[in-house]
Amino acid sequence: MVNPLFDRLFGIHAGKATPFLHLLNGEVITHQDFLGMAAQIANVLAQTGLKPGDRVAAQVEKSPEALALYAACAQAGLIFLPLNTAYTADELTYFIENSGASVVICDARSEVTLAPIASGLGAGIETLNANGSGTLMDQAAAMPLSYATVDRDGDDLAAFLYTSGTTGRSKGAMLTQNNLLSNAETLAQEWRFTSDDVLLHALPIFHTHGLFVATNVTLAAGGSLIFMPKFDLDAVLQHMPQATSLMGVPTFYTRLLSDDRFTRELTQHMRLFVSGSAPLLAETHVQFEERTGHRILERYGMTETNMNTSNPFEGDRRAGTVGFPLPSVELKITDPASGETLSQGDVGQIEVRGPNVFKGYWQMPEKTAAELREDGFFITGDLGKIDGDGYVHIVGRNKDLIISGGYNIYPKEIELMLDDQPGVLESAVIGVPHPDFGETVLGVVIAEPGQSPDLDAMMEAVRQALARFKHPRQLILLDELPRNTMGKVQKNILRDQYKDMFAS
Ligand code: MCA
Ligand code: AMP
Repeated sequence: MVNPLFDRLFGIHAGKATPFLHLLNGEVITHQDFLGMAAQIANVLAQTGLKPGDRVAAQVEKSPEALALYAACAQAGLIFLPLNTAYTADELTYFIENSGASVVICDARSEVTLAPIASGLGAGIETLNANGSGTLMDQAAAMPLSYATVDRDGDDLAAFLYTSGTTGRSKGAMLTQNNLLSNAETLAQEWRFTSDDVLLHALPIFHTHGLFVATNVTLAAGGSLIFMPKFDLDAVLQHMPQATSLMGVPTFYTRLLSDDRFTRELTQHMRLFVSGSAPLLAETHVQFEERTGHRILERYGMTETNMNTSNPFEGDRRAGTVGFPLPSVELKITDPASGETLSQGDVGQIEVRGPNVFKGYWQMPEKTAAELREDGFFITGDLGKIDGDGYVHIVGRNKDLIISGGYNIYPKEIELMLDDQPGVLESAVIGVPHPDFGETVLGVVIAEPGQSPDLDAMMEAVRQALARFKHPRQLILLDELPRNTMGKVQKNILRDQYKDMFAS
């Protein structure tokens, strides 16, 4: 009887009264308590008729119960589909429909809106609020504290994570048990995590970074998490003395550096700071070392692949690089046109292969075939090079993508919306530098001849349809878009023109 993901991340802690979650109110949830909670939820899910392989869509606030829901899905062989809490009802409808989720778990405040959507799509609905209340835990309270773990193969699906695409349609990245487990075990080893580690956990748990990197790595090592609802600068500074490690997006580090309370003394005892999800400016890396004496360890990953590369734990952590391919991950730089491997030092597209690479996009065989080669190499869409010492550098993107505060935003999705608004001929959405979020969204709109589109009304339409973090900070009306001789919009010209718009 085996279930690799559950057995090796959660089951290994059975019966241990060791701390797993330190909550900000002082409460501590032990590994054993956590497993009991997960088993109770697994019982509820099984009793509502869910079968292994069914999808569980969850748009819930970060809480111990929300994390236990993930463990429960692993134990019951269900596919966990975590969703950003910022997504609107329009966005959620697509995810529920596309995934064929059997149940939707949401905050009670969203129930009124989501219940008819879920029932229209044949899915059940349960509520789970930030404080752990709601119908899910009401039922769980009456359930046994154990659950017979469902057998799973390492190749069985464990999670779907939706990631947008250049066509504007989100794709469900299918991640197997082995994808998640192999990466968690490799990273725990590479970054020397042990049961003594206490990770300051301030990331959301609906994306790879907070769930599969920060949480799984700590679980694999048997350590504990200071479990914060979100990144709050005061709380992070207050709890740092109890932590050994922190994982964050670059915004975490620039915000810490912006505060005088963040000192060498405060961080002296810390073992490790990891950054990823977006490029860490070399300048931030240097400033961080000057202030604290620590060198941030930068790594590189994707939703489809988990983590691919990492700077070394021991050895030189180089600013502006993402380090070396992880053990068992192959990485090559290829010519985007021919797919041929380029010579060392040349810039090309980054391709990766390994046990970390996903199985494909849910029910999108053409999109899968376009990005995942038959030989197992995944075309990341990132542009990079490998230097003479073997360090990987990410130098750009071969995909139209904006990363704001670690969240990915695909311009196409916003452009399609803007183009649909009255009086609009066309639009271009670009990312421009932003001191806090790294990049932020700017929308450029071209009017139909003789029309003057109402930019405020357009912003309102965007607000209704799309998550807050995707909203353009500003819309600008121009006479025309810059195009090359082939007629292609030259976004680089627009990016250059507006590069200082939000600078500091
Ligand atoms: C919040 N807002 C944002 C963002 N976050 N807008 C743009 N980009 C964002 N990332 C909105 C808020 O809703 C708010 O709207 C306004 O901006 C200002 O919010 P603020 O309080 O400053 O933000 P915050 O709540 O403090 O959040 C900022 C944050 C957060 C802490 C950087 O975005 C965050 O935790 N990001 C981490 C994302 C992450 O986990 N990415 C990993 C993806 P209003 O003005 O209306 O109030 S996984 C991945 O990328 C791969 C696999 C990898 O390699 O890891
Ligand atoms: P996501 O689709 O949310 O998984 O985001 C993955 C993308 O984030 C990658 O394809 C990269 O473009 C970017 N990314 C992740 N880590 C880094 C990093 N350390 N440096 C630069 N870009 C990164």
